[in-house]
Amino acid sequence: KTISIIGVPLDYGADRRGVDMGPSAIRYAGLHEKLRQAGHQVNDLGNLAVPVPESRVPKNPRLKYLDEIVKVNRVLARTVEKVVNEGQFPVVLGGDHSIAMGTIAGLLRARPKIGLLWFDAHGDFNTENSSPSGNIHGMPVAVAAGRSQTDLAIPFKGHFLDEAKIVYVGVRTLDSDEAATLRASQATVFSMHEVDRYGMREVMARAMDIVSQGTDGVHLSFDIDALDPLYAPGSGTPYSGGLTDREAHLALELLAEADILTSLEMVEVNPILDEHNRTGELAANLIASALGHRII
Ligand code: DIR
Ligand code: MN
Ligand code: MN
Ligand code: MN
Repeated sequence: KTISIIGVPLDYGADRRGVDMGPSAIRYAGLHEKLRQAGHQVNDLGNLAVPVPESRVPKNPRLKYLDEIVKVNRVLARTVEKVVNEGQFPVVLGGDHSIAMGTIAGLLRARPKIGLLWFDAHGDFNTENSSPSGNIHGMPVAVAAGRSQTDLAIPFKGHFLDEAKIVYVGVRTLDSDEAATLRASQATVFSMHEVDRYGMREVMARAMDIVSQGTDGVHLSFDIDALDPLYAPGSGTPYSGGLTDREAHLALELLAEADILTSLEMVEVNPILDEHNRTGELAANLIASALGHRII
């Protein structure tokens, strides 16, 4: 594959500063080399321009930094759409999870029917009405499914995800209204309960079935907090009881083997909270696994 890397050093969507350094940490961990070893051509488009938060104040407490996030996501959507139309495989490096709206909007413009695999400790299914924090990184899936009437929907230009083609893996904490909406939705949630009960191999078999059937592409959106904080200490919203590094690698190796992925993003890596660059290295290795890297 020809892979186009797009860095998005944005941390307006989360309370905690530091995920803006995620793209550097993941590149520094040797991402290019690992992807070349896996047999790919690597084309790094650099980072999108993001204004520094010190120069801004959040206007609306229910949608913090709305304008900044929409602005960056419009550019990201355009970039992703172009990369896909040129036949390349986009790898987007965050940044916090609010960038998934830009990525998915761009993907949907190029291919209207995509399945979404969302690895996360959280549901990111809040709207401006249900969010207890006003942090936009808790909202991207709801927006991508067409559930928000705010400016966050602008980059989508009317193309939203089919909710039945959204699958979560690794979820273990939801806000109360968020949980009720998610339960009533058509999305499938493989929480940590299902991972423990059926094992990652079975969970992935079911998940891959749902997202690949009747779609013309599969996007993997990977929040590093899907892993247990023991393995991924560099995360702003850690929650115990998460995936092990081995479960996460297995999941992504199974995806590589099935060869169904058409795009990928890795988000929420926070170098300020990390132990040296352990979480950055894990993120780079996970991306490599999803793109076919093997030891032998
Ligand atoms: C919480 C935390 N559900 C919120 N969300 C996320 O603020 O909406 N943390 N995504 O990573
Ligand atoms: Mn999360
Ligand atoms: Mn997330
Ligand atoms: Mn998070």
